[in-house]
Amino acid sequence: MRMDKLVLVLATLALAAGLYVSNIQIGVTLGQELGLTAKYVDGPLPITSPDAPIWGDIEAKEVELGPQLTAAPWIHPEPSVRSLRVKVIHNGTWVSFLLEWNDATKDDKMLTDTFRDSAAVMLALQPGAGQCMGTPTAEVVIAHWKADWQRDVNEAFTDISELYPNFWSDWYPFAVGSPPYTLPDLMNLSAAKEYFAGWYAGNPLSTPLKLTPVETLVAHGWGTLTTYAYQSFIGRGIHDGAKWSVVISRPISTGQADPPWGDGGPVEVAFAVWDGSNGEIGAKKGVSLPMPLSLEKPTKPTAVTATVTVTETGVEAAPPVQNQALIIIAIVAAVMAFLIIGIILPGRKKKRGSAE
Ligand SMILES: [Ca+2]
Repeated sequence: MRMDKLVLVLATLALAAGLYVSNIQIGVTLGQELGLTAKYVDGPLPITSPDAPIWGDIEAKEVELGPQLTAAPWIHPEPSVRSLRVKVIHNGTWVSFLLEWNDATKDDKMLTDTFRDSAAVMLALQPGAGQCMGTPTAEVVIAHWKADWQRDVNEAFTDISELYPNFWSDWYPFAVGSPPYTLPDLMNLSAAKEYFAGWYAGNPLSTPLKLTPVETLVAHGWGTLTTYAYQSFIGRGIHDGAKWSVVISRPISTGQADPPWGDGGPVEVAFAVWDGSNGEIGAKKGVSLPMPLSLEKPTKPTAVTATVTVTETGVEAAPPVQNQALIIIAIVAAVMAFLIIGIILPGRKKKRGSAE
């Protein structure tokens, strides 16, 4: 009897350990070499160019993906994308991720039962937050690139009439023009927008005016994911018929939800990919283990703070503060040098000459 109890206890412990490890592993095989280094680049980054030549000089890290098994709903039997090639570069002011994965189905529309392809980068804001959406005391900031948003940015807002060709509305209150009505141009009057509650309320998911395909979100545990007031990520994705190549970028320091890069990191980072054709949406996705990301030491002085602003007229990346200061210092130094060499020294020589 005592032996039976011992077996039961051991079996329970083994099961608990197994569940714990499976949660920690989140379906990814242990043993893959963890850790990423952002290569330092002396110059502008291809912040929205996944096909820029510079990416060819950067070594890719193969990141293994597995099913998300920590919080329901999870996908069965498994996500279709099991591997992601990641490159990271920085120039002291900006950091850019290039994510590439094989996916022959370009899913860039969202309907009630049709899902988009997408990918996300999660960065921990405090140590220990990198485990699946952070914790109540340690937040994460997330960049979520979405193929349907990319389609909106590339072409035009994908309207209901395109998603549902047989749909017809013969009248909208306060809309300009005549049917078929299109967004946002024919509905841009404030009174007309009231009939689009999400858009009118400023819901970023509802706006037909997509300016970037990347949404910036924050979370501090499962079920807390929400869009962030300060949108700091930008990017672009392209599909070549066989794979997605997506670049996701942000300033290293914005003053808002900045990862603790410190003197080069590391910070915890994790990745996720969704294949719409495989029914992947929300928690049904392929995810990586969290891993440390370090910034390679810059070889030149770099900026302290840069800003990215998403406005009605587009995405603006402001010049870095320290670079502006360096330019001013350089101009002042040049003027001083000109005064000393061109005016003061000759004057003193002349004085000395007249004294002799
Ligand atoms: Ca797909």
